[in-house]
Amino acid sequence: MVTEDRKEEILKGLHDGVVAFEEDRVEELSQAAIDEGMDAYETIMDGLAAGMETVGKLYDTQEYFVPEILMCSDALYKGLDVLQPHVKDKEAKMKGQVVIGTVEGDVHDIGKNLVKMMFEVAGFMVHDLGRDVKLEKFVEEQLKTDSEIVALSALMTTSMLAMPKVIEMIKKRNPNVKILVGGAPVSGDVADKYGADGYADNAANAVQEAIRMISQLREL
Ligand code: B12
Repeated sequence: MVTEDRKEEILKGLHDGVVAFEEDRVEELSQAAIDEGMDAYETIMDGLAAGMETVGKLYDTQEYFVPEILMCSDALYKGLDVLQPHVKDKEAKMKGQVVIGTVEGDVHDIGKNLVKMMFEVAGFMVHDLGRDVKLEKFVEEQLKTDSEIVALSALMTTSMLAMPKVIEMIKKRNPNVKILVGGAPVSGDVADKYGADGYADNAANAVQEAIRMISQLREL
């Protein structure tokens, strides 16, 4: 069993490795976390995602610019490749289907990819449309796959304005679909105002929210 000190050391190393875009270090420490018996999900969230949060702050204070951000996210994905296969699901049976994507005009997809990963490990079938997704594409994919949930991500105050439009478009074609929204500028109040059925501020809560919405649908 890994000691608390060693755990802290690995998590800090992963955080710092993402911030310093050290891909090799992140890969090695991710492997060490697995070899030494750490929980993969906790390692992703408290190591890799925490590092990306610091990167966000460095971008806000203009210490980092676009090239650095992209190198940091490459390091994050190196770690994710190692850790993701080890994230355990508590109940393995298929829970439902989700269409997910970042809305039109928005290329931010790191958070969306974390949400997608959590859905997959929780046993959902995920149809990932990627980023900068045309609004009609969400409607088409939902109808094609008959997914119970459409999950929309937006990271900009400008792009999140697409959310109420796409929600209206989806509900018009299929009123029973549940819509989950998220991303840094989105809040519970905004979600309500836009007519969404659920909101979550992180990947783990997104899955909880989706399970709640699916049970509501099945009660109908
Ligand atoms: C990384 C980044 C980029 C990268 C994106 C790389 C990529 N592949 O994603 C690059 C460099 C390309 C980029 C570009 C731009 N960016 Co940028 N970027 C960021 C940055 C630094 C971090 C975002 C991030 O990845 N965070 C880490 C992840 C893990 O967190 P997250 O996305 O919030 O996701 C979590 C939750 O929100 C939630 N969640 C996310 N999605 C969903 C979906 C659902 C359904 C649910 C339930 C939950 C959920 O769960 C996630 C995991 O816990 C932020 C700054 C910041 N402080 O956030 C700016 C930021 C988002 N960018 C910004 C801007 C303005 C831009 C540009 C316009 C810059 C420019 N002038 O060119 C362009 C956008 C171009 C476009 N059309 O989209 C602004 C947006 C301002 C605003 N409020 O509108 C920010 C806030 C920076 C700032 N302070 O100015 N950016």
